[in-house]
Formats: sequence, structure tokens, C-alpha cells
Amino acid sequence: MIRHTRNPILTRTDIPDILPYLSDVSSVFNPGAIKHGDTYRLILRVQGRSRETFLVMAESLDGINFNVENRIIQFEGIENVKEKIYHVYDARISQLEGRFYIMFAMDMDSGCQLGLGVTDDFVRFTFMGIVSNEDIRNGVLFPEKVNGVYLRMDRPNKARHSGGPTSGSTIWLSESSNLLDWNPVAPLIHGRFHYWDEFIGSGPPPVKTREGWLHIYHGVAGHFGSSNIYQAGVMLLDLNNPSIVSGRCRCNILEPREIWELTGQVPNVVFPGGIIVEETDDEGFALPESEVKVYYGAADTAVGLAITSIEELLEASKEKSDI
Ligand code: BMA
Repeated sequence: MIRHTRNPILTRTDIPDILPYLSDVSSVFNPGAIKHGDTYRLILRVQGRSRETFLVMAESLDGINFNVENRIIQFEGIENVKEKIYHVYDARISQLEGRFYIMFAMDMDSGCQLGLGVTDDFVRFTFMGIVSNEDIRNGVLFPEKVNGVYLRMDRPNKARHSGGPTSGSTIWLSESSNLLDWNPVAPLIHGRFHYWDEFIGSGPPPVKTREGWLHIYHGVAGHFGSSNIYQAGVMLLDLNNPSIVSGRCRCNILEPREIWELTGQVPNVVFPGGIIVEETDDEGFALPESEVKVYYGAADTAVGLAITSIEELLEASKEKSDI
């Protein structure tokens, strides 16, 4: 992937004060992304000086220069959750059956859960519920039902890298008939110990191509002792049976290299959460030559944009991998 020359496309100075919670914020990172009509939208993770994180929306007409809204996204109904929610973060946006669904992480005393929200207009956001019953993160909805059921990928937090937060080394496929109650279907990929993706988690929602569901994920190398290195990779799932993994890159496709990826609140992190495919055919399949914009968090401090194409991602997903 090629970094856009305008990077980092968003930093803390782009975030307006939103009193009383956000003033002279610490960081902005890990965006979800969607394009609707001509408008690109990001849902940003903004961290205030209290170290709480909030979701804030940004809009753009070119996908590069974003205006950040001066309000925190409030999901109507989230106040009915009995337990205290400390942070909401890492939103992934999927357009599904004409509505926009936002799946995000919620840090609570019971651990990290997944919340689901929905909006039709990006003005009013409704909380649908907590859609997990174990410590879990990185939930991403497929943009359509497959074989009559809703699907998502998620990553149970069953491992911990030394000195780090709870993490996991298996991405699962889960299914649901109503978007609220989810059951695991099959493990998709496991972390590859000793290599770049020892701990893993889903990135942006999967993209429908004629060759299968193309999916960018993040991998963490934890074996360097001093620091966990977050990178991005790509895999391919069978179109009609996404529990079959038909390809997976051997090498990462993006790793921390720029100073704003190498240093910051959490050093050595690129964390993709948003993908925009510019061209699709009449049946919604991404065109091979289509430009792809990938939005990612950098060092838990800023937002980066990398450019690639569907065919380059497909090629990487088919890399011979004997590791
Ligand atoms: C992960 C998540 C991400 C974060 C990353 C690096 O476990 O918490 O939100 O960007 O760690 O700190």
C-alpha cells in the first residue's frame, strides 16, 4: 500500500473542543469509514485529557481533507446499559440493507464487549444492544447476508501479550438471524507465532470481489520484547462459504515506518479500521482495477491514509505462504 502524501490526514489539532469532555485533545486514531453518495465519512476515536475515548464523526468530499464535527456521537438508548461504560472505541461501519451499522468496542468492568449502533442519516444514532457475551473485540459486519444469515468476524480476547492489553490469536466467523444474538461458526485464521502476525484481529469490513471476500486484518508481532509491532495484512474468504479461507498473505502489507507511526502514545502501530472501494459493478462486486482507500490509526495518536487497488490486495492475499 502507498501512503498518501498528505499524511497524517488527521491529528489532534484537527479536533475541535467539544465541552465539557473534549478540550485540547490528546489524540485521534482508529477510524471506521464509509462512502455514501459523494460523501466520505469517518467515525474517529478521539481521546480526551481524561484518557476517555469518544466517537466523533468527520466528513469529506475527496476522502483526504476531512472536517471534524463538533459533537460526540451519542447512541440513543446506550444510557440503558446497566454497567458503567468507560470507553467506546474502534468503530467499524458497514452498509447493510440500506442502513449504516456501527460495531464498536466497549470497555466495562466485565471486560471488553461489542456494541452495535445504527443510523440512517449520520445525524441520529440508535443503540441496538450489546452483541457479545464474552471478552471480545474487533467485531466487523459483512455488508450483506450470506446464505440467509448475517455474518461478522470477531476476535475473542483469550491471550495477552507481555505487558499489553488482552488480545487474541484467532479470528472467528460468527452468524446471527437478527444482528443481536450471535453464535460462532468457525475459526478462520490463527496467529502465526514467530512471524509478523502472532496476535490478530479484523480490520475494516470485508469487501465482496468476484474472487471472494477480501479482508484486511491487523497482526501484532510480540516477540521483540521491547515493543509490540502492529501491522496490516490481507486474507481471502470463499464467496459462498466464508468459513473457508482461500488465501492469506505471507508478509504484512503495511508496517510502521513513518515517524508518526513509530512514535506516539503507543509506538509502532498501524491499525486499519476503514476501507473505501471506489468502483463496484452492478451487482456490488469490487472492480479489480478500483482504487482502494484504507484508513488507519497510527501510534494511537493520528490517522493515516494508504492507497492500493483491489487487484493488488488480491495478489497479496494469494501470496504463497508456508509459514
Ligand atoms: C489494541 C486495541 C487498539 C489499539 C491497539 C494499540 O489492543 O486496543 O484499539 O489501537 O491495541 O494500542
